[in-house]
Amino acid sequence: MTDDSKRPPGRHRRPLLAAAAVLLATGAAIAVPHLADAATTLQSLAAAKGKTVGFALTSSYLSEAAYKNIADTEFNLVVAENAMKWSETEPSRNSFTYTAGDAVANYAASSGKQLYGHALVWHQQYPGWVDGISSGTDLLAAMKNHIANVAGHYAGKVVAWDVVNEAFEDNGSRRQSIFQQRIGNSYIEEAFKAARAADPAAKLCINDYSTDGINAKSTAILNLVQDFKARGVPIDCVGFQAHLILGQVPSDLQANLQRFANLGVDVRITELDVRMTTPSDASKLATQKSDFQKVFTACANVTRCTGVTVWGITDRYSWVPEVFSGYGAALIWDDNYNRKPAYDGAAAGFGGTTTTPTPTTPTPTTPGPTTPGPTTPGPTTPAPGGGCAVGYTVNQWNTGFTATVNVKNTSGTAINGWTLAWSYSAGQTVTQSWSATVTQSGSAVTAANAAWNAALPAGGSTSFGFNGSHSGSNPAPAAFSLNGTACTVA
Ligand code: G2I
Repeated sequence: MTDDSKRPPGRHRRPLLAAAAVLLATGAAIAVPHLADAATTLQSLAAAKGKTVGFALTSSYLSEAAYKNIADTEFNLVVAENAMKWSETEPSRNSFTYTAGDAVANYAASSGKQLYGHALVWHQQYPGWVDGISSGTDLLAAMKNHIANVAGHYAGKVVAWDVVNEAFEDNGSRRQSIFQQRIGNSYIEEAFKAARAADPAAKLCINDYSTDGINAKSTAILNLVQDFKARGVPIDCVGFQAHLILGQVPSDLQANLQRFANLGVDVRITELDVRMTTPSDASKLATQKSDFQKVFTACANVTRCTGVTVWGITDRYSWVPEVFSGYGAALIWDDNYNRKPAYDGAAAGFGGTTTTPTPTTPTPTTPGPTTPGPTTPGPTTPAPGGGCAVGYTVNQWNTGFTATVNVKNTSGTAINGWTLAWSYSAGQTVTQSWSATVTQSGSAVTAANAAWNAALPAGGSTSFGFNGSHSGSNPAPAAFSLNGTACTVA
């Protein structure tokens, strides 16, 4: 089950932060990820499809270089994990505080990312004074005032708002929140109208969990969208949180997204994570990779899906273990900021592909009417005399390292399927790879393409990476060969 409303009260993430502080203070090894190749970041794949890939941000974590590096490079949308919620923005009635929310907005602006607003009305994380309001009229006034102020404050900055969050029960009935009980059914449309008035440019979304497949709850939201559209109540988008359990991506996810899109609203995966029983192992991580790929693929295949947001960057900071005892490892980067196989799944779902440079077209000659056109050589292995160029960069610490390898096909012929080979001179050992399958036998290492980056057009390039260990000395390989052809080393 994915219901987070049963979170044990008073469980804070302090122990996790304390543990992280100890880890940092003791100088334990933390991988500082490379600056990813622009051609293979999640955001560049998303942008190529006209979509966004987002993450839930808690600004204080940006002080960790590894966190900030991933945030900066991999994503083109950001949402506040908590900072724009009612409890954070209006702790006492009609007294607004935007310090934490503004930190998220400022990060979005300074890093050139879209900002997504979360959440104006929700039955959790609202301030205590709301509980003291007994009349529906008064609560409606308080809700409208909250929306007018918060959505007004961020007007022109957010692309969209989760206006109402988690308003339905799994059986499709209205959740009996304080808003439902005091104001009645109309509270949702009142919230949407207030949000439109406060920020006419923002897309207005309803957001929920366990609505990823076609079921009673998602159908209730579908009916609400239909009703709002028919009556002219503003609504622009529907968010599907996708807090998923390993191996349980609904098979009708794409069909579900599409039936909403068919009503004329945008759809988005808004809070993706895929939790597993901990500890993780290779088999669970492989299933998780496939799960991420399925979700990203579903969004890629629905034109009106604006993108996917993941609910955090690293397993080090995730709401999951605090709420679901024995579960965790739900995100794309592990506790030490190493990419998990889920990264390749996400990339593949968004059509992860190689860079295709602008072709250097020879000056056209006008062929005579009977001149046969040029024959294009079929994609094979590099043409004789063709070549490759390899860039190899590492970030290393104590006895560990992260390597990024850029492979460029400098031959005039497309390559379909590649293996890059090199050898290590100082006993280095590869432990985990992404965007290629890296195997090692003694000092000899080979990296074989992933399915999505098998094709390297003439002049095209791709990147892959891996983690490894060393015993104090970590010289770069002296030579590389691609499909048996020696490469130049950049
Ligand atoms: O529960 C997972 C998500 C479900 N959909 C709506 C999201 O807004 C929600 O996010 C989570 C945050 O990830 C947590 O970080 O919402 C939780 C609140 O229900 C957030 O947890 C709260 C803790 O309950 C507080 O104890 C803590 O002080 O985070 C606060 C700030 O760290």
